[in-house]
Amino acid sequence: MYIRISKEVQNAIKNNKPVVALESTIISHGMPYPENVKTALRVEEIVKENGAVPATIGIIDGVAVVGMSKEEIEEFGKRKNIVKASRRDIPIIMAKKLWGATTVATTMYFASLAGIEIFVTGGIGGVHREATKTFDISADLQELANTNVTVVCAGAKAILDLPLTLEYLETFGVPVIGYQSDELAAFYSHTSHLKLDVRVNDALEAANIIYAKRKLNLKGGILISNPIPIENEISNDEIDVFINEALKEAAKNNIKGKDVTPFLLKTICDKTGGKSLEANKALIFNNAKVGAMIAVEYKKLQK
Ligand code: PSU
Ligand code: MN
Repeated sequence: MYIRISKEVQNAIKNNKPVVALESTIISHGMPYPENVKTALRVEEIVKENGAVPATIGIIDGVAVVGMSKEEIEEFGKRKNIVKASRRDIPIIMAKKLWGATTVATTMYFASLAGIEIFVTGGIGGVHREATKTFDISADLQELANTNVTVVCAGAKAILDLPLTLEYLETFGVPVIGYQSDELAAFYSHTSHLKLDVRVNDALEAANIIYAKRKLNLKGGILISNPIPIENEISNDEIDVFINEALKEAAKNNIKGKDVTPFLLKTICDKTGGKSLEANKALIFNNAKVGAMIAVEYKKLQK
């Protein structure tokens, strides 16, 4: 009643093919139209080129769709008033039959309901700067603590407090793995200069860790931190200026709760002109490739 899995995704799951989940908040709240739609469709192609089946997830008229069609993705990119749907919003959106854009947290949840274990996104939410006063900690982190899905991302933006985000994930038992890197990726920048304990050099190594966690019935997610390609990065110093301006504007405009992240993303995007958008696209394309490769290796292990 509340979930619809596309034929293609159903067949892939039934036939033991690798599937990669994709989120929709990045489409409706993360990028401007029409770049958002072009990017989402290109991400799906890259997943296919690397041997997996893409499943973009979003809520349409109160039904969670796992494996949106091209037309549905296009509509997601254009439509105004799509609700940013985190975990607490799901029952309301379903009951009112609204459209909802799934965040990392809710995409993980619906992916796991559908039996999809690998999910590719841009960056995750985390512990916000000043969280010791505001309590602003993304629901993405609790979902990573509880839901059995591996998230491939380019780390998290420096709009967040990255050291506190790592502490939180450690407390809740979420492995954070550097893909061909020793440090946590910082979204636009290749590195945050925060050392990770675990590095993998290829997709099979990552798949082995996911496999071990699942075989042991260790509940919860795994975070794969895949840095933006160095040629596409914006350095920490360069982006920090804009991040600090955006944080000040958020405070001045009294932005609170779920509006904080979209406000910061949009403000940074506006301030950097096209540059942050180009970096954003490059890192997601890179994540799509790596995520699909991991899904392929993981499926082989399961067989
Ligand atoms: N970080 C990004 N781009 C995004 C998001 C985060 O670099 O589009 C989105 C994701 O959907 C993520 C959500 O799950 O923002 C986190 O929102 P909040 O901080 O309100 O939990
Ligand atoms: Mn928040």
